[in-house]
Amino acid sequence: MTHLKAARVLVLAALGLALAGPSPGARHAASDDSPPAPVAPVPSERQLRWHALEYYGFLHFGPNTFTNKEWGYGDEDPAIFNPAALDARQWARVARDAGMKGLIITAKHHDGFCLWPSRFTKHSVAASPWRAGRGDVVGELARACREFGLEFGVYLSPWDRNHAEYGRPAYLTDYRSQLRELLSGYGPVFEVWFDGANGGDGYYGGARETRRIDNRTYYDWPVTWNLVRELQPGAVLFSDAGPDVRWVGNEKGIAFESTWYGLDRSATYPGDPRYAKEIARGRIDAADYVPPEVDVSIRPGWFHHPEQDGKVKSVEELLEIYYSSIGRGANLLLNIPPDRRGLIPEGDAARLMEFRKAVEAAFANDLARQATATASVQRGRGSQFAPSRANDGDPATYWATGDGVTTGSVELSWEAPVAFERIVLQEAIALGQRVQGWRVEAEVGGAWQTLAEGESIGYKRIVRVAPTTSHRLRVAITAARACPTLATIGVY
Ligand code: FUL
Repeated sequence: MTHLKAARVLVLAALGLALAGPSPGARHAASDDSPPAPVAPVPSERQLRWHALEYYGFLHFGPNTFTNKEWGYGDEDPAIFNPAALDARQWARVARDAGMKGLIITAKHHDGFCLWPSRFTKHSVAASPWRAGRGDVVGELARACREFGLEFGVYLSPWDRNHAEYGRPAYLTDYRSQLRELLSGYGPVFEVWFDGANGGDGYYGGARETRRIDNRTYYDWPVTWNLVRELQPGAVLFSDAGPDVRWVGNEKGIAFESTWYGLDRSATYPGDPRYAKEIARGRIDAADYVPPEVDVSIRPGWFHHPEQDGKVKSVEELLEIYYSSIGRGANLLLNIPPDRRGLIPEGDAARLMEFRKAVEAAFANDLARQATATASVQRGRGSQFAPSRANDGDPATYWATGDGVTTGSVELSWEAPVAFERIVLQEAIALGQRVQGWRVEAEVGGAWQTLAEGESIGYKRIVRVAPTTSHRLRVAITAARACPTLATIGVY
């Protein structure tokens, strides 16, 4: 798709957001009765779909599960891979019941062992005793995901400590061939995860040496990314530099307090040493739209280690992660590693269900739906961008201000006071991230009080406030780089 064509598709997608939009002819008139013009950078359709997923699982599984390591050297005997009870349907059932929308598996981790029978290495399940060498973990998971209504994604480690040619051009040919197998043999893939860890020592076909690569040049990423575009146009590409989704910069489950979706892709590359410190926080006005994903494990390690069975994160810890990832406009990729049996341990599964219940309980009843909404300003004369669009429970409709009006507020009022401690805000993100400052206020004892304030909203912002009882609540947009939108104000 040409840039121009892509831009037109985006604009149409953004316009499609407006319920009961004006006639097609009227759309071209820059009137306040038509939707605000998108502000670049704007999300692609695949990024919009990705935003809506919010929460999905990571499966770290492979030889490390059996050697009790985090990083395999690459010389592991395939005979150790023999999960007696592997059941990908259990993984998918647990994920679905946990409220996750998809699963991403380490099809190949740094040790180079492929969980599917790749034709481009001997170091795979085909050389293991599991299912007499005829098994395919990736295939079983892809099927299970389809059965349980989950999206399916793959992690293919660029660093391969087993491959004899790693560090030389021949490896890249095999790497891309492996990717081609994964992206053409297993149905739709929603996300391809390119890990940033690279180089160093390894088995490398018996050489047992240290190989350093230049992250900037060795992988020639655009060629690999184009392969994904060709084979799986709906998939988002993750790496610490995007191009579609970027790493949040830590593995603790915490997005930046202000989460900006912009990144200058041409100024960085996967594996950039400046990444976590300088680049991960993003910028609202950078050239490219690359929102962050928070990856974190439910346990201390990424792989299952029996001695960590007592260290599964508590519901309180998981809730903190929820608020500091999804609550700050990022997506949450929560790692739930299967054990040596090939099952997600019962304790981890039980914790996931408690976590889901706690989230559901917190957001069970949206008090905003019963409120009357008014606004200090509104876009146009009709009801299309009325403040009631923010509390109608429909994220596709939104309140907006007129062109050039970058501040304004929406007030919710109730006949009888309501008690709440959480506010959910969403921008109409297809039109670009616009809000740069907000404040939540409530009338308490006859006077307006500020409950919270911040900068970014983005796809979603969950604001926790001190338990408050009031019959009037106001969300003020105090700064925006173009007329702001609010698709959702939720009150819980
Ligand atoms: C890192 C890897 O080195 C870890 O082993 C893990 O896979 C994590 C998700 O990404 O960079």
